[in-house]
Amino acid sequence: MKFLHISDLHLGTQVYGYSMLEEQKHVLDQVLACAAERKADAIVLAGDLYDRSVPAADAVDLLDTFLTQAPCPVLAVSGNHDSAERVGYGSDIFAKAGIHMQGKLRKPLYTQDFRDEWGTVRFYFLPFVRPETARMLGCGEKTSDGAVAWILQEAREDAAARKAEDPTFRAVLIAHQYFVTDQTAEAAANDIAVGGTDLVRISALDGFDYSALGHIHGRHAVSGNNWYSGSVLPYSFKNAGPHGGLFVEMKGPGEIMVEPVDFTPMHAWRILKGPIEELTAPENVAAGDPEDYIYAVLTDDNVTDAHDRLVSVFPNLMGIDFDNARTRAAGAFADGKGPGAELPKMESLDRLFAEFYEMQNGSALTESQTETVRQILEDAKEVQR
Ligand SMILES: [Mn+2]
Repeated sequence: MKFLHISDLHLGTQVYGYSMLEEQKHVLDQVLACAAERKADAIVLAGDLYDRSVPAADAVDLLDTFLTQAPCPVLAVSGNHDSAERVGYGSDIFAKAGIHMQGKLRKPLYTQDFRDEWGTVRFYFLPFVRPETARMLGCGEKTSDGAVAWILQEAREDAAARKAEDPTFRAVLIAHQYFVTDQTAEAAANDIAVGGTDLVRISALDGFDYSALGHIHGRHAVSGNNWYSGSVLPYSFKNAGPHGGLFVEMKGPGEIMVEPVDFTPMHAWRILKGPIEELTAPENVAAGDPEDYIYAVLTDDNVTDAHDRLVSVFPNLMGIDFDNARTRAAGAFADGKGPGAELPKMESLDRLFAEFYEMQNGSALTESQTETVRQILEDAKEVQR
């Protein structure tokens, strides 16, 4: 059994106001070519097919073309950016054509079996789980960790029972969730400053031979054969390294080869830092492809027309920041902020807002207002991810 595991396509996304649609078409062509050349038995899409729950028509068109041209079955689950209902539209009909799209959470999980020369490989599909959607299926857990463990229990029991009767049986999970090591999850649970009710302990995946994960945009294994493929394109300057997918070859039980496959974006993502004279000097511009996506960090103390001067040599300029005496005095870069920085931690945003509110109104937030603010910030964090 050979399959190409990818995730986080975010079709239709815009980055710094630039449409990524042409880039996405370019990368999906490489996915199709890779699957065909290497004779993959399946392409696995581990969630966030689209960037928004109501995707633009041209994004829907792009996925439609991809699914139509796929040289093998496609196995997909919805992510937190997707609408479960829209991703699942027509899924029973599509399944007859080998296109397995699981949008809405169901119990027991949808499965699909493949036969190879060693025996059976069963894929278990876990669309993105929120505690409140699991609750509709009868789950009483309040955290993602509890809800995912609850919904996976049946699948793990099924895999264990099948393995007991057939030692060649292999189980693969497709999921879109924020899995971390148990130590990280427990540290976060004990540290209220980290919060993180969406973290899920990786031990929830014990018993699967391979987990094809999506949600985190950097390619890595959380543990053993529990892999994030990372997003198919960088989508940020923080994650500007190679992106692509994982080519997974499963032979007999315990024999799994996982190989990173890099795709080539139309334009590379580069951060340039220095005085504007230096960045725009012809020999420096010619040293790389000027059409790359550029984020410029200028170190000049005084510069005029920075945007126009940069964009005249770098047409795909995405943003400009300053790291100079003024911004350093203001502390902007002192703690690693800048184009690659994360948003401040949730708790500090909570506190900043509470301080701002008190300053404006002369009275502190009530308990229920504090809860409302916390909820809005949580939602914003989810949209951002
Ligand atoms: Mn996601």
